[in-house]
Order: sequence, then structure tokens, then C-alpha cells
Amino acid sequence: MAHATARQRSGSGAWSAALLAMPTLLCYVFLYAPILVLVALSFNASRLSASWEGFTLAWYLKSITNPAVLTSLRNSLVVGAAATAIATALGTAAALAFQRHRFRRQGTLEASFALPTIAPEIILAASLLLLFASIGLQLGFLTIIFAHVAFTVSYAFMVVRARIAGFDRSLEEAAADLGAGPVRTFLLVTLPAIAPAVLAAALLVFALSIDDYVVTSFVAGVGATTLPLQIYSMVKSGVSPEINAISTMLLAATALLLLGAFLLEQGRRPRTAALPALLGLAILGAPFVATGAPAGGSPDVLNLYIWSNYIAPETLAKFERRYGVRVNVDLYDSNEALLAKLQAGNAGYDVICPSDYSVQVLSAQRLLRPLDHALLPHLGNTDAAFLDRPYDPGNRYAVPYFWGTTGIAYSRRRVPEGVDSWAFLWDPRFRGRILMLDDAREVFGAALKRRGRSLNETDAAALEQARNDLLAQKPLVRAYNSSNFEDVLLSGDVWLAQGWNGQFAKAMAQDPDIVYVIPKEGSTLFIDNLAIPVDARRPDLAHKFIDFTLEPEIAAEICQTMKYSSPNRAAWPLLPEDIRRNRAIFPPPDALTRLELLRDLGETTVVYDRLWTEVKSSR
Ligand code: N2P
Repeated sequence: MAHATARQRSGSGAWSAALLAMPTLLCYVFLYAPILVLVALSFNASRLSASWEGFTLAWYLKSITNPAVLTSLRNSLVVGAAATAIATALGTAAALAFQRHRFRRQGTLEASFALPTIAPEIILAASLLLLFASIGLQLGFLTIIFAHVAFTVSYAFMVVRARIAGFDRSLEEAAADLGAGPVRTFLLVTLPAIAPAVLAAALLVFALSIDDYVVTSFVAGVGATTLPLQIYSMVKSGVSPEINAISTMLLAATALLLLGAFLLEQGRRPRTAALPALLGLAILGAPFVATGAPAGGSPDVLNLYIWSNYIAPETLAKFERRYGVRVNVDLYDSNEALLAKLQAGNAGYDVICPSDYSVQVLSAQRLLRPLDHALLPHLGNTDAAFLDRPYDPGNRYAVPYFWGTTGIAYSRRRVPEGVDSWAFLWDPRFRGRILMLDDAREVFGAALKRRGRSLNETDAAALEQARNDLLAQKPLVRAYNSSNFEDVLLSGDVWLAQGWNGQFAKAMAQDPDIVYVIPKEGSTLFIDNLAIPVDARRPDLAHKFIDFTLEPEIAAEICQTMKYSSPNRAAWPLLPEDIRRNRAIFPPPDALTRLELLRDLGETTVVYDRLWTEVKSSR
């Protein structure tokens, strides 16, 4: 009779475990469905996803020999292992405590343990960042591990709790009766009995940690790039089949680990679950066996935080070779992302690339370090037109790196009559074929200019009008994108795109059908600068790097590879004819008179934020 009850109890334990596991599994299927498309493409010999040119494993070989990928994978494994050990131990201890003791308000207490699994990840991420900043913790490995423990411990608790619901305590009592102390009883009786549950929890925690992006992106400091962060930053500088290959490996490894966890949760024997789990771990470890471990980090590292598509790897390699250092690069696509990262504190960057108005914001908040001009002997190469601007008198904090314009690029074939006005981006004929930047100031800038207003409008009624215009435009917009907008235009998905000149100049070099214009109503002129954050760890290297970019040959190379406009007068004669004459890169003087710099709008910034959120969140 007692036997039957125990069976029933463990049966219901298995059921509730299955019930808990199923939604998790379904969520994963849903999350990974888009990547499944990539799986097929990872074997495609063609660089373009559009056409199939035969089967290849070349992208896999390329990705597992890429040092940046290897380093980030190693970081992910270190974080995953630490988070798994800590979260599983904590989760198991909590599950046992709840199983053995009746607490007051047990239900509420248990529910509060489950809460982090349903709380929005972004909120968890932001609050962890705030917590770390307020206790002055430098962002890095430690903060990622803490954060991963914080969001996985509930999963570990829930898995163990569900599995041991029917745990028969009579064995423990028997051991105690025979004279075993609590530690011995735990190690020799309890632990073996609940081992499958603990292992299932560990595998789940590891899988969650290995593939987390959102939380990690908030709390990661420089030099602690995990694999998902690496993949994202590679996507931002252009999607390549290499990314498909890495994603496929990550997907396979996570799926196998989850399968192992699932089998254990189902009550299968550990040996059955070992096969998929070990296979998953083997996939993650294989690159190291194939290529040897990556070289350990050198102590001389320059941490650079810069716009995507703003510096070529070969230029960085030149700096690394010359000074025997390593450059660590993180990318962003909006001034607001840069400001948020710096304002949170402890980001650990040595060089950043703020636009004009952001230099003003950052210097006012004392987040920039005054430059030592004696360490910048090549500063004199900069054309006087870009020096001593009101956002940074005397170039106390920043030196110009690139300048450029915001405009519209379009397909001549699709819009044969030509584009000359922002009004084209509101033309219903192009429904679903328009792309806008994912940038509040730029998108409002376009709407304001269309109505003959300034980019720096602060009048409430004019801003509400712009918001209404943007809401009316939204059904025509295919995407808001500030990273690879030129690729979307090249692929033919959109016919007209708002964007920045350099990337469009690149697209025009690939496809003569593409044209770039600065609308007649006027647009943004930007001057993007290099600057040093106040808490930079290597201001010496930072000055070396900034001065390096000011050398004529280097400045010319940067301009030629990225196709944004160079403020470096000494570099101009070194540029090939086709770059110097390219009107997308160096616009004619009459177009320049129609441009305006964005300014820091102080209090009105929050109005832009609010109105932009209204536009982005409307259906
Ligand atoms: C580079 C974007 C240009 C910066 N991806 C615009 N300020």
C-alpha cells in the first residue's frame, strides 16, 4: 500500500516535471525557429543567402579558426561553468529547504522564487546594471556571472523542486537512525537520490547562460565578450555565412544540452541523458581541440567603442602591430546607446566616438577626459573647418574622426523620376519599401525638415506634428535600421532608405542602380569625434590611437575603406580620384549650405524620447 502511494507520488512528480519542461521546450523551439533557416544557409557555398551554389563546410572551418570567435566562446564557457555551479547549488539548496520545512506563507515565498523566470529580461538587465553601478563594481566577467546566476537560479530551483516533490525521506531517517550525521546522510543518501534532478537543473542553467544576449549585453564590460555578443557584433558589420555556421553550432549544442536536461527531468537514467549532454559539450569544446586554445589576453589592450562600419580590421591590425597591443572593439549604432553605456559608469573603454552633440552632453556630465594635445602631434592635419566647434571649444575633449551627411538613397530602377525631397518617404506608392534609421533625432529630423523646420526644434506643437507625421508614415515603413541599412537597400527589400552617406557610398560602388541624395529641404551634418572617457584605464594608449588615426596615410585608409568623409586635410591628396570626386562622400558646396548640426536639446531630449517611443510602439 505504502509502495503504491510512493509510486503514485513519483508518478505525479514526473508529470509535473514534464508539465514544467514542456512549455520550456516549446519556448525554445519558438525562439530558435528563425535560426533553423540559417542552418540550411550555413552549408551554402554562396556568400549571398539568396542563391544556393552547392554544399560546403568552409564557413564552419572559417568560424572555428576566427580568434575573436574562439575567445568569445572561451568566455562563454567560463561564465557558463561558473554560473552553472553557483546557480545549481543555490537552487538545489532552496528546493530542499522548501521540501523539508513548512515556512509561513510558503506559497508566496515559492512564487517569489519563480518570479524572475517571468519578469521581462530587459528589466532584470537594467536593474542589475544599476545595482552594479551603484556599488561601483567594474563591469566584466564577475558581473556577467552574477547576472547569469540571478536569472537562472529560479530555473534551477523549479526543476529540482518539481523532481523531488515525491522524494521519500524514509531513507534519510533510516540513515540517521543508523548513526549517520547530517553531512554524511546528505552526501551518501540524499544527493545520489536527487542527482538526476540536480543534473537536469545544471544542464538547463548552462544552456540558458551560454545563449543569453540581453542581460549579458547590459552587464558585460570590455574584454568579456561572450559568444552571443560576438555574433551580434558580427551581424552588425554585415551578415556573413560564417555567422550562420556559428549559430548552427550554438543551436545544436544548446538543443542537445536541453535534451539531456529534459531526459533527466523525465526520470530517464543518467546514462541515457549523458549521450546528448556530452555531445552538446563536445560541440562547444571542439573548436579548441581543432585549433588549440586562443592565446591568453595580453596586458596591453586598448578598448575601443565605436560606431559599426567605422573602422576596418586591417587598420586596427596596423595599430596592433606597430605598438604590440591588442585592440578590443565593441560597436554601437546610436549616440543614445553610447550615452547610456557611459552614463551607467564603469564601462571600461579607452576610446569612444561620440557625434558633435554627444561630445557636448558627455563633457557637461564630466564623463570625458581632457585631451593632452602634446600627445597628438598630428592634430594639425585636421582641416580648420572641423576644429574649435561650439560643441567642443578648443577641442579640449575630442578630435574629428569622420564627418558626413544624412540623406536618402534609392533604386533608380524603382524610382525612375528621381528623389529630391523628404516627402518621398511619405509617398504611399512606396508602401513597405521604405527604410528609416532607428534613431530618434534623425527620424524626427527628417519629419521636421519635411515641414521646413529645424532639426533642433523644441517647440511642443511642432514636435507633436512631427510625431503625427511619423505615425502616419509608419505603415509605409518596412524597417527602422541604423546598422546595415545599405544592405537592405542592396538586397532590393526596400527601394528608398534614410541613412548615412558612407555606407550608401559603399552600396553605390556595388550597384550602380543606387543613388544618394541630400533632400532639398536640408538635412543633418554630423562630425563624429574620438574622445577618451574619464575612467579610461589606458589614456596613454588612447592618445596613441587617436594620433595614429590622424596620420595622413591612416586617415586616407580609413576614408577609403569606410567611405565616410575625412576631415583630414593631409589625407585628401592621398585619396584616389574616385573617392575625392564621389559626391556622396564629399558633397558639393551648395548641398553643404542646407545642412545643420544636431545640438544637445537639454530638457527637450525627454520629449523626443517620449514621442519616439510613441511612434515605435504604435501598431
Ligand atoms: C556609422 C554611422 C555613421 C554615424 N555606422 C552617424 N553619426
